[in-house]
Amino acid sequence: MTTPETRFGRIRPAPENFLSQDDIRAVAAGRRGFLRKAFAAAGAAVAAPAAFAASPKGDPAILELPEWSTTLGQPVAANPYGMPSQFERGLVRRQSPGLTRVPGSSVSFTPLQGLFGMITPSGLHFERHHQGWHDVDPNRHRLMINGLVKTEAVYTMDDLMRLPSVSRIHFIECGANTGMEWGNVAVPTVQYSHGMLSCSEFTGVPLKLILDMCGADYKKGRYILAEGADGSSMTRTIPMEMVESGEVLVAYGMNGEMLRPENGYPLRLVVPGVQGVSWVKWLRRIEVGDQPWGAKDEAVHYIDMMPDGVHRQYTSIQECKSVITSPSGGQLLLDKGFHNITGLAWSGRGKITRVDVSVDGGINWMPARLEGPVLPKALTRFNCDWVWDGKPYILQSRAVDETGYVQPSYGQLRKVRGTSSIYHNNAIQSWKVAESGEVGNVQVL
Ligand SMILES: Nc1nc2c(c(=O)[nH]1)N[C@H]1C(S)=C(S)[C@@H](COP(=O)(O)O)O[C@H]1N2
Ligand SMILES: [Mo]
Repeated sequence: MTTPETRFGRIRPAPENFLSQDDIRAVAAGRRGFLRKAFAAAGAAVAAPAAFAASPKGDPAILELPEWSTTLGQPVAANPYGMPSQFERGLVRRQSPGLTRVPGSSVSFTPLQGLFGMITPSGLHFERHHQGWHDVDPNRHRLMINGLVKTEAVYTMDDLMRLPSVSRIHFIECGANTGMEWGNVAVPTVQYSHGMLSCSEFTGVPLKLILDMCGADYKKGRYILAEGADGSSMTRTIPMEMVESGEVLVAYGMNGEMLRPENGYPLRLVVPGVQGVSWVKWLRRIEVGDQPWGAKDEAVHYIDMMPDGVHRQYTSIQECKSVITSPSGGQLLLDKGFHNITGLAWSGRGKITRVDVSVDGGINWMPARLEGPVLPKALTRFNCDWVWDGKPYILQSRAVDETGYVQPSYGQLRKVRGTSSIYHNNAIQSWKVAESGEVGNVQVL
């Protein structure tokens, strides 16, 4: 399977990209036998994946000794901070030309199609900056606590790093992830459709501990405001229950080292399950207050137009969602036979309990294997065996979380939310596999 770089922004016209359940049934009816066979094969335990291994006879890669077996290798890596293999240089964050109009307001997307497991390597963690990023000097950075507290305080990084710390694995998803797909199929690859999503181990101090030290008034102070030190005046209201649960962290660590500058070095808020915008980077101030602030990023942005023309506000939780990351848009199945269908599932409300996979556009479903660890508010990797017989198929995944919530289809989501939203699109993603092996983005209502 290859992952060619695909040009962004080609909007394919409807209706070819809209398929109703009836359309799919009609296609399925035409080749019911094939579908049944494919399912039977997929259900059977490991359907002979060894069949496509090359024979050692006549393969030059085996018969001729390569230079790495016959010459002296390099001493320890020249770059003291290790880098990926030169052969992996295609696996990078990518920007979508035309998405944001000024360099300061920028986005780069995580290459989900090429990742394994649940952790996003720090150098591939997506970025979203409302006013650019700086490499903030930790010696000059401060965190102020004010508002409804007994003792207002200002902490240095040294102060914060002396406090008891915890490490937790969580996903972060921009509320606008998959936002371009509301009206129609808009982007070619999973990197652009779902790549404002990453999952890391974060290390820091529970905000509750710091507020306790400052004598926060938990009776009156039912909200906090988090403020960043960048030019975007990023301020977000967070309900105090989330802080009291102990989940909200004032974090300095990511995947075992300090945060990367573009992800908020030296300090960011971690708000598990909540949309990315509330994970304030370069965190410089927490205020305790008795009501939501209605800041610009909660009054004008991060609101969703509902079908009745009214905007809904303060929608923070990222609902249960999943996506097949391979095979996915822009990839090519090189041959018929066994393929591992793999993907990610997550929920802002807790653990993933189940993921089902369909290869016929949602008519039949088979359970995928959830790979451990399955953690609350973290990405969960799933895998599913599939034998491709060279016919066209439509691949989908559907996740269920521990609250029993089932990821909706586009039809179900649009019925409630219409098509004028930007944020919180958690609909089931469909990838169409063509007879040529090419995989493309389609929408199934
Ligand atoms: N101070 C500050 N915090 C911020 C932002 C910002 O522009 N400035 N962007 C927010 C948005 S919209 C998202 S989705 C996440 C992205 O985090 P990342 O860049 O580490 O992926 O940070 C959030 N925190
Ligand atoms: Mo975002």
